[in-house]
Amino acid sequence: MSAPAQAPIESQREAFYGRADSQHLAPLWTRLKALVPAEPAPLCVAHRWAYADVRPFVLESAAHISAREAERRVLILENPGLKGSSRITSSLFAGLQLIMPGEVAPAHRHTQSALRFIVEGSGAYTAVDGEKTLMHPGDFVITPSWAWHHHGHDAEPGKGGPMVWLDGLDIPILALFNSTFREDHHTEQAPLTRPEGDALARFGQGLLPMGHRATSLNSPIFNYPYRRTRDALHALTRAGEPDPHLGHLMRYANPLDGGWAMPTMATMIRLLPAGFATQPYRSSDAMVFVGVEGHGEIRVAAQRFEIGPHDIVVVPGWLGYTLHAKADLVLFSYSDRVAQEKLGFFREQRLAG
Ligand code: GTQ
Repeated sequence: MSAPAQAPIESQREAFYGRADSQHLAPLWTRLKALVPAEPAPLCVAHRWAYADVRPFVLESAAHISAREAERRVLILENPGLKGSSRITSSLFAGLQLIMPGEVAPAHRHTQSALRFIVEGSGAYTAVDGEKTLMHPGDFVITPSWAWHHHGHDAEPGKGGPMVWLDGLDIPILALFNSTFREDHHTEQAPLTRPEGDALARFGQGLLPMGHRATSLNSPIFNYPYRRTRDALHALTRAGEPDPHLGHLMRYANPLDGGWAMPTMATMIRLLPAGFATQPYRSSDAMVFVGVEGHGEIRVAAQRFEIGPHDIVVVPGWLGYTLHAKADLVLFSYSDRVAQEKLGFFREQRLAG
């Protein structure tokens, strides 16, 4: 007597998976290589938003909705590899926000942190935690987690021009943890409790108020003005050669402890002298670059992205890239590097040319 024919192993497995699924159980071994890959396998792709192409859309948004009605009139920069997810990288949000003369974007607060990198215009301000700061192109501005903030433009309607800035937020990081809270202020503008310029006077001069204790994970400087940043970058060019892989690269620092300016997002700015090209470099943080001055190119694998003032280029993590300056090139960038470093898995590699 022969034993009854066994079903093939594959169909026995499939039947097992089906029965396990009824208990909300799934086999790891069919997914292990995808869940724990040898190297990053990002869905996020390299992409460029040419400012000349997106600017008309940003400005047109004012014809469709007011800042008050929108709460924040922002066009999201959505990575083509992450459609529908409101992400520029898997962990970060980016958008272009528009304020017109006379408008106010009403006060609210949320657990997500925001950075602003000012793109164009004049006359608009942001008020953060009781202090107002006028924004100028190239300024880097911080809105810490849970700080009340509103934005406005004091020029009379019809006078002055539109003001546009790039918003970078850690929205997907907070979403991962479901630790998302928001609150609207009961008045359109949150009260101002300190004079304009107070934070920079107290913390931005290489001096610190005696006895000051940090009460925030963020830098107490919440507007790093571009005129100072620019001076620092140009001083570096006179003092020595650029780093071969990074250029003249500086990070925005918290003056209280020398750490990053924000607790989740790393912010940096660099200058590459005309004609300079970096050696290839990669790091585990996807980078969002914003052109500030000059012109050049970002090369990622076989792709080449021209970058000039206000253009935005995203580079996925762990893809080698090089930076090429045609004219003295200033690039702002931000990433989730701070979070990766704190959690112990940030990696970087200088590659041979
Ligand atoms: O300015 O508070 O781009 O809450 C997205 C969410 C900006 C802001 C954004 C926000 C803001």
